Amino acid sequence: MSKLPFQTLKAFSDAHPKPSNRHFQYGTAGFRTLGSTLDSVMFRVGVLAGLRSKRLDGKTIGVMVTASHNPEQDNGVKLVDPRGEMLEASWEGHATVLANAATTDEFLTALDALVKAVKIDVSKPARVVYARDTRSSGPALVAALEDGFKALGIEARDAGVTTTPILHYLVKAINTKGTPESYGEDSEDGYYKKLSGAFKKLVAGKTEPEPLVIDCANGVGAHAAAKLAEYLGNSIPLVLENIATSTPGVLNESCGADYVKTTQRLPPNLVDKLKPGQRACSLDGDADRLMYYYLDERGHFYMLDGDKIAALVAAFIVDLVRLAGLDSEIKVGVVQTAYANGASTKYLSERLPVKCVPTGVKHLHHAAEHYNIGVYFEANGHGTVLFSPTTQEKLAKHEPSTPAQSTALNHLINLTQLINQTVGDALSDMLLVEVVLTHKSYSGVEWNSLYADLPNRLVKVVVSDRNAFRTEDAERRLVSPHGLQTRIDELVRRYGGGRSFVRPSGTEDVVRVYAEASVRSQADGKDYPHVIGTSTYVVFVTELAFRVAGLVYDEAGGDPSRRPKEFL
Ligand code: NG1
Ligand code: ZN
Repeated sequence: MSKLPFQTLKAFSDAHPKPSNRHFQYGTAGFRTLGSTLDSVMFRVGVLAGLRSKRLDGKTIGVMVTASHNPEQDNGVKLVDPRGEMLEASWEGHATVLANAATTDEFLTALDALVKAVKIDVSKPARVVYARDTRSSGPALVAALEDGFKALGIEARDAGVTTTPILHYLVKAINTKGTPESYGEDSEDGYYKKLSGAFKKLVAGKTEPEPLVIDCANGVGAHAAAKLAEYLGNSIPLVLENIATSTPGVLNESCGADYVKTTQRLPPNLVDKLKPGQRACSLDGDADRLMYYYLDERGHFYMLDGDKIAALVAAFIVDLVRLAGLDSEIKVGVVQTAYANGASTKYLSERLPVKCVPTGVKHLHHAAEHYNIGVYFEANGHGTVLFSPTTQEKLAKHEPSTPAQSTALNHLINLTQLINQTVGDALSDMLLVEVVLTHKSYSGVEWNSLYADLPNRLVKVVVSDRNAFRTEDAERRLVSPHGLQTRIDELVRRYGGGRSFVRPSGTEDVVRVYAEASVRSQADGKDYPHVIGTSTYVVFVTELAFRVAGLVYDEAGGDPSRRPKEFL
């Protein structure tokens, strides 16, 4: 077996020293932190991507440089496995070890150990495809990444500035090229063609929808949405907002999917741009999350989040499967996390199997693979639908016995082409939502009325060591610190039995507290079908969240003089 090119690796590595005061962790979103600290991480990830490719016989590995919805000064990097999925979990640990080697010598030793431990044949070819979002720290970080490719002699394809889901698409398209599982042309144009072609077939003969406003978060989604709009032609009018991708400081700033979800507000600069009832949506900084919303005649804001998308889409697919005459053979299921609104879980569970898994796309994706058709969405708007290989075969071979069955079957087949099955994809999900709304002749109002959200609140607590917080039961209960869960349970009971849970974030150095009321809020004596408002339950749930946050802060030994004043 040949050996790693240690001399070359050493020379390159010396040019990318690790900052001594930093610890890096490959979390649920890869490495993600201040962009200015990531040079050595990028170089090492470049080398690691090559080793992963060699380990998989030269299959192409994806590398995405992005920090998604995070503030503009952050950046990050994550690896994509050959089928377009997240990096296999066992390699997350290898990534963390390599990133934290203190010196070049330690890095080389760690590389050698990895090659031996996972039995990498270094003589195999290595191939990667890489891309970045629009962050200004991107070009320098990509240069460091490319040094990693050069150091190991990797065959690298630059996909330029593009969205995370397009990079995932490319990885899968490259690795399936020329096979019966071919995922599409391995180019960005191939992606737009595939999505727009399927969309046009799905809405053929239907009334053209009213214009849809897209808040592009001033990120890379602006480029992709503009190109997609060209391919879509007049099948759907799109109005692009927040497209200032080269203006410093505006990325994800008071706009984008995360802003909308966490503040439960409309991006302020859209206020005057939306007509009552007009559908609008926000992408995040790398266009893998999607939030819909609209304003009513009184200017009240209604948010349609990932849970509402899951409800809309799952019910539509269940109907199509039944109409195609395939309901005894194809089972549809939904996967959620503990952050799913309780009302969505109730709505969905009454209709189809629902599973709850820990936060993080890899957990959702893998659980969804266990269904014939698996719908997964996080409340924050990240999600997709997976059609198992046997289901896709069944759809291709099924012989419908009536024209109605044939129509439903064709819709299902076109959905397999419209949906980016590799990962959550805001643009693909947006077209999916538009298809369902068109087919059902729904406006945002009808969609929103599928169920009424329970009032909820998400709070961050900064602690010195988030690893002291460990959970079980799909993160719904704490096992450590010992005794804290019992105290949370007591509080929740005192607040009329809502729901609250605490878990360490996988992407930020914080602990998250979620609280939800058990009853829909009422306002003005009427049902108040969204979570904004001054009703008793909203006040209750906010108070509960801040009480639990206070408990967590004190338990984690937080400095009393710096205790946030809103913590109760
Ligand atoms: P953390 O930081 O582990 O809560 C956040 C999101 C996840 C997921 C990841 C990856 C919430 C509460 N958490 O994870 O759902 O999207 O980021 O981006 O939304
Ligand atoms: Zn994102």
